Amino acid sequence: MTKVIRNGTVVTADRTWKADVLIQHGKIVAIGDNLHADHEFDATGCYIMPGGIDPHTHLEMPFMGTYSADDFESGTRAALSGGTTMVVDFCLPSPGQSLLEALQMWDNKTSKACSDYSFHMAITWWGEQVFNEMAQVVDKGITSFKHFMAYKGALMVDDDEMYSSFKRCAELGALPLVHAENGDVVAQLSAKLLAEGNNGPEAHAYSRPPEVEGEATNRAIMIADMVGSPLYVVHTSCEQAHEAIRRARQKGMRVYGEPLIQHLVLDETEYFNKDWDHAARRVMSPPFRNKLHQDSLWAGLQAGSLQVVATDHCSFTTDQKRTGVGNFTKIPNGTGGLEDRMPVLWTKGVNTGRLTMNEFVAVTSTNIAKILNMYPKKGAIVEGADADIIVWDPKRKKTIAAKSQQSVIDYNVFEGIEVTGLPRFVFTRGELAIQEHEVRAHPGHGEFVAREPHAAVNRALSQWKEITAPRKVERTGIPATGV
Ligand code: DUC
Ligand code: ZN
Ligand code: ZN
Ligand code: ZN
Repeated sequence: MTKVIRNGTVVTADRTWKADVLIQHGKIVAIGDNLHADHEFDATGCYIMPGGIDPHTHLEMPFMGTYSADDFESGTRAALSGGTTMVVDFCLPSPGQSLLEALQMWDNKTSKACSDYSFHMAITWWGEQVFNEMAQVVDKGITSFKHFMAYKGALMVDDDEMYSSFKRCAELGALPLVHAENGDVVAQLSAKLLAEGNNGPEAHAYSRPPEVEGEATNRAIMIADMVGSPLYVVHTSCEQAHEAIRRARQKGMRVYGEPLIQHLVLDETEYFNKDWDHAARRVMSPPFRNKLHQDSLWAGLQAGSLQVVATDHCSFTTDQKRTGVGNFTKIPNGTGGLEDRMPVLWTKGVNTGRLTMNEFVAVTSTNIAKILNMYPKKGAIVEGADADIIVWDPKRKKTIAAKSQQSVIDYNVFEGIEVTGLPRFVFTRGELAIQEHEVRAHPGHGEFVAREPHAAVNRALSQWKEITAPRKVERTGIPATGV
């Protein structure tokens, strides 16, 4: 059976043109004029774009004494509803656990995925076993490794572990990722705030100022450079971190920064003068920042110093959040956003003139596919690519509301925001998953996407390395010792 999307305008990361798109066996098989097929989908007035890819989600993840509420079924259904056709989730071994055993556990969660998915593997401890298993993880098509520089006493790795792991990534052609916050400083600030009686959700923001993120981002960049590895900084939320990334890139390093849609749109006032539930529902790490930081993130997307927009979707119900009443450090960290990332970014980015349509495609899909090495299978409208396609109606409107969302939680951090720009159709590997309000996504459709290692290169600072690399010095006249 063939399908064709007709009368639309194709928008990719680098081009905009009128064409029909023909789909067969889950792939794009032709792009051109006046194509016909068994089933025709009318894209009049719409843009035909690569489906969104969310490079950062936490579905059904054990975290802070509970599990994130959306699983692979509700999470990927939410994703598809908003035009995201693939998610990259985090496999999180507990410290001491085999990476392969953890991967098996994560794999078991995915049987109900409605969209395709891939994984990053977290490095939460270090030892010979981890060193060896990293190669096996890469062989299984997982070629990115996440390092938490925060969550002291739980997931955090120290510099010794991070240096060892980055070095191993460089050998394997894998991409290290960092959650860049100085966990030691966060722990001290949190303890001080609690001791002084600041136990509400706003103290979460005070405990993680931009400096802790800037410091950790700089440190991770320097360590990555010392081992000759690229680096991907997740949830870049502030100017201090963005500045470090800009500086590294200007020197020629492959360092990537990932703002979240939440940080681009919601600011720190969400924590102040609000009721406890409102503020706690927005507790995530890093926390929301002020408008100056938001401007920095938007500028980074425009200039290309920040490359992708993610969600860090890690949703908790209000009841789960309330385990932190009386102690902000016990509020499960995380917010949702999978269904809203694309329409909110379109509304606040494209409709305002901050981003072009092509930049929108780049930061929501194509750049992600390239950085994570799955382009052009994903992230592209080209013959041979997976038919993960959205037909985007720039005039369709809705007001975001928890009562009509796919996520299982009881609120939405974007509640009340009116978006203009929503999918008319969403295809996942050629199958129609969304037709305006109608959700046809079905559990079990999603498949794992294996990724190849990268060529291990990050050589732009080679001159600096030449100067500092150890040299064997031929020397005579060495004085005798022990005389
Ligand atoms: N930050 C969050 O807010 N939630 C999940 C993990 C993280 O780093
Ligand atoms: Zn994180
Ligand atoms: Zn995360
Ligand atoms: Zn199917």
